[in-house]
Amino acid sequence: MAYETVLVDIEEAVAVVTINRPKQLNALNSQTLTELNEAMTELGANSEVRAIILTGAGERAFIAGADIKEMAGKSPREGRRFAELGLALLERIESLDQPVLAAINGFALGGGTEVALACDLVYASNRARFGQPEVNLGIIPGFGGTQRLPRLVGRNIGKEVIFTGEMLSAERAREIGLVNGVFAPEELMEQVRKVAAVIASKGPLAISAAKHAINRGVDLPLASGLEIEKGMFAGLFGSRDQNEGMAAFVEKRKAEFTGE
Ligand code: DAK
Repeated sequence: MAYETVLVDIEEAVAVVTINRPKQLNALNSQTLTELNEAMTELGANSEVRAIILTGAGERAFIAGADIKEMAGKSPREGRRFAELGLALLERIESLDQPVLAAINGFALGGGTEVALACDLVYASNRARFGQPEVNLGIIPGFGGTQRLPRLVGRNIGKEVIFTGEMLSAERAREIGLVNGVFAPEELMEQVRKVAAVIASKGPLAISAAKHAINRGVDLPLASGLEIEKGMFAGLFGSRDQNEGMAAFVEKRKAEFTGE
């Protein structure tokens, strides 16, 4: 499907989704949230796509937050609808079978950091800037930032980021565990594509099971998380990919996974 604010490009099992409002620093308005959700849903149903990279158009921003100009005039009812769009997108990213890799090419502020928090892996250019500046606008993070950020980086660091509203460098974001790796701007996409290609070469059922086991289990008591893992582990046995992966090991050849 063609979108106005989102570009989708599929190459060798890896899809690149680009938020395309560079003049507005890729701020998320209702249309972009809707189109992103639709694009992710479509890619989720495409069994040929094994990893998704999410990035921003232009050199300045990944996402400079929710669109403040659009949000400013909203009624409570419209605000609720907007919140639902944002929350639905993040839930979609987290529930996709394929991993979503964020390539943070510039500002990732407010909703931008929150989108990154919902992605499975986060890579940044050394020019990227993260932050939750909502307190500057008299609001708090509303796309899950008060919940996902402290769970990922710890309560006190999370509070510092949210209470001060200050921007974090890519390096600081890496130190606190928000970012997996930092690269020169011109290398970012190539490096993220490399990681995506490695993931795309593995068994899709196994990657999906690992993603869901981690996402569903990580906030549960260990015993409950282990139960989830056990169920996911057992569920892979008897799949064509499990047979193929183990046969390939025994036969000393490279496995050809099909996702069945
Ligand atoms: N929204 C709308 N437009 C934005 C924008 C944003 N978040 N960020 C930048 N822009 C626009 C600017 O208005 C400007 O447009 P024009 O004036 O040229 O038309 C253009 O992008 C270039 O920006 P600047 O001229 O400001 O560029 P600078 O280099 O001077 O500054 C900056 C770059 C990123 C430091 C600055 O633009 C900035 O501070 N932007 C705002 C960052 C921010 O506060 N982000 C957080 C937004 S709040 C909710 C759930 C979640 C949320 C809300 C509700 N519900 C549950 C209802 C989330 C909220 C947020 O994300």
